[in-house]
Amino acid sequence: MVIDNIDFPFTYNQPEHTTESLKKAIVYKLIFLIGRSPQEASQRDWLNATLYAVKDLVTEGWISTASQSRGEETRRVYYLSMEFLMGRTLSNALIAEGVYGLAKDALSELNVDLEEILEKEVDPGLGNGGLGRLAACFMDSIATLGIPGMGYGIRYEYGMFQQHIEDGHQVEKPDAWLEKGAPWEFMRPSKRFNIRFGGHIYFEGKKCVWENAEEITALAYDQMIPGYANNSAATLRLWSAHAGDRFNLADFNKGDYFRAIENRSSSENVSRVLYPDDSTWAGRELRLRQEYFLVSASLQDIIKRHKRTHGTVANLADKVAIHLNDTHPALAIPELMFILVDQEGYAWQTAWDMCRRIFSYTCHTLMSEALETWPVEMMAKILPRHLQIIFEINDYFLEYVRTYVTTDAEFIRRVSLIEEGDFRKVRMGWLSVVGSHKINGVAAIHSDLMVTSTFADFARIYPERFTNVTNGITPRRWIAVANPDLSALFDKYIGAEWRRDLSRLTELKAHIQDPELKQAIPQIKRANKVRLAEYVKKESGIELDPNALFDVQVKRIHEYKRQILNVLHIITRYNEMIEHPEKDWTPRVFILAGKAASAYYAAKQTINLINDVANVINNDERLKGRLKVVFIPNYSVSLAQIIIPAADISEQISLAGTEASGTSNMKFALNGALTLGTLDGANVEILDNVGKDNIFIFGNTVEQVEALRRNGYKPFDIYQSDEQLRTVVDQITAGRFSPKDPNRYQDLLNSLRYHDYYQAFADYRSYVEAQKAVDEKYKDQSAWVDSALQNIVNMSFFSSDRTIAEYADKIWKIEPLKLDYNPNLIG
Ligand code: GPU
Repeated sequence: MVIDNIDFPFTYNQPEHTTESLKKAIVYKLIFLIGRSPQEASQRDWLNATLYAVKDLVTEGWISTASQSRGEETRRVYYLSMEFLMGRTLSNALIAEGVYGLAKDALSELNVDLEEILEKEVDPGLGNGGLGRLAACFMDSIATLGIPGMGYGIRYEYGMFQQHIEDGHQVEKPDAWLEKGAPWEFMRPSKRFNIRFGGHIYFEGKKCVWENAEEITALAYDQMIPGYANNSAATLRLWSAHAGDRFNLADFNKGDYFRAIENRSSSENVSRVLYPDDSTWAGRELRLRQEYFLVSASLQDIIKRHKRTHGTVANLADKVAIHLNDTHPALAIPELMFILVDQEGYAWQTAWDMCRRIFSYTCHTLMSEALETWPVEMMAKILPRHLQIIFEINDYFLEYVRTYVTTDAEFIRRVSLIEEGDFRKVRMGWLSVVGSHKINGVAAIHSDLMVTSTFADFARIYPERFTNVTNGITPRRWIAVANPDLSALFDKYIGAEWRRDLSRLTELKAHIQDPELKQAIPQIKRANKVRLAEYVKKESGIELDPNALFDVQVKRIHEYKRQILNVLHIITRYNEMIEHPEKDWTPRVFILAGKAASAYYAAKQTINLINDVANVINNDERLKGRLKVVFIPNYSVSLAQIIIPAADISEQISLAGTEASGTSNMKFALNGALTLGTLDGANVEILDNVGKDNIFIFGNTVEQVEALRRNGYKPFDIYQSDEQLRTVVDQITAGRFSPKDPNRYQDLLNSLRYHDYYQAFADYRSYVEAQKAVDEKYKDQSAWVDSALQNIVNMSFFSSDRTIAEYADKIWKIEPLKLDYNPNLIG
């Protein structure tokens, strides 16, 4: 042990923690760190005291892992991402450290309820959705598997906005998450780097000089990501922008001290706020600055660390892998060239070979509107040297293509890193491919489509670079934290190992006919539904019947995800129930949640429509409570932890070919929900794993979608020929759900009737039929439970531990550290 010769007031480094030692540690933190007596402490004070005490437990293992990986001079991976959606830390850390039960007891002796204070913790929203949450699951797996490496991101002062629903509309409120304090982080005042923007460049012989740039400081804040029961932790380093003392040197030099200080805050805008846009790209200058800020700070840090250990950068490519989470950090490629060529004096070719060995890149979408292309003019203004490096990379690349692939001018135009036209643009996706040795998609179907669509030309140039690594989720947060009852059931049948080896779930197959197990599954589901119903009742006053089928769609609101298709079916069902009240309707609760990008009109309209429809349906007494619709505001990681375990049906209804993977689909299935989905993203692999009898698949395939597009898709014809659909659309048009504002949805409906880009009408009939099959199956509870169990036991593949092991093996070429797994640490 690294710190065992130091005498702590409470010996953390003892083999066994006790209720007593933890209690002492918490009270000690409360008094000496927070400055409160137990008598006057608030719930938040107790939360923070507990957080600090647990932080100490994690820190010890963290420090020893760090020294182990340094000592071994191991190869390391750096995961660069503009988003990390980590979720709350305390419950996860308690479970990782095996002290959940102890903490509960210790606090209860202090008259504090652990579960109550857990709910008080802020949930930092430093990400938009799937991409950011994936990065968080990956950090958890990196820590648990003991992969030497760390994450780099931005410490946004304002995370994802808080969503309020006012009169059915989304209203955005700032998320000032730091104002309640951030007890989990370590500020690193000594880890600071200058970041330069703007200025101009000139050449002295071959050497490029970049001068008169505006400078700001990137300051590091570290977070520990505890590994599960391995007395180890990974690091997530987030950068915060500070004006520093070199800022506005020009003003200082002019003697204008006061003005220079006055203007500090605008330069700190770089890390002010997360762009709340998911999958659409806006091209804003501040965003370009953010991306460069992340990249420059992280690369300087990586190089500095490497030099400290190795004394040279000559072996950088042997020891360092840098992973680009989508193209957002792609400037890392020209930045590394800048460092190696301009600062370290390497020849271009040597530097470029190193670059390509170091970088790998994950593509998370096929949608053209998400592809980043920065105006050349903007980049020239902010990053003059980097733009020039990109031009040079492009010259070498196009020369290679002409020599080894083709001289076809059209092909060359398409693959050029610079898009020509009235406004020239830098294509960040192309840059990422050219600068990386591996490029992966995030689900099998997505990776296949990637090489036949977006990157088809590049797959011809570099076929060996493209690969697939299907996404995964961490079973720690998504079962152990979110679904304690299901965890206890797993423990009873297969022991606790599934938490770090999800393939153990297959052992549950031997028990699948066990009547006790079959009884426990719906009991656990029901308890989770009660928990959710209580939350909904408390937050919005709506009563949900836990005996109803809970049908859930939670994710960002986006046209391609087709929440609108869900709404069309809900209204269809409503109409049928009103028409045939005597039928044996399976009671249903439709639950939706998700944020719309603040400038995304159609998505905001969709939220409004869901709330309008909910309002009419929930107040229609003819339904006798057999149909309810709720939109739960402010979807977040912590809300997902309550909603997902309560679902019977998981709606994964994107148009085939549009959702790269999806990851909530995996969380739902692992928690025993049946998927109702299209053949899109990871749904395809879920189908392969659970079998066709345990999933509801509907809708057109990618091939059919493409054929429709090619042959001229006419949604209006479907609208005219399908009576139920026509009725629903006409009802919305006539203001049935918005009587005070009957024209509210004209734009939405016109766009559906005449364009329907995401082909909701084309899949409508098949979706409605699939929903009927859902009703039928739910009537046979025994068959339903069998299917739920088949989902659970067949989810092994979707652990992010498997995903990270694949990255480490195939892409990063990194061996895990040898850590002592401690089987006693199970809490
Ligand atoms: N995704 Br690109 C995001 O959440 N944000 C983005 O900016 C981009 C992709 C999502 C995909 O939509 C989703 O299908 C995928 O599961 C997730 O990334 C993680 O790979």
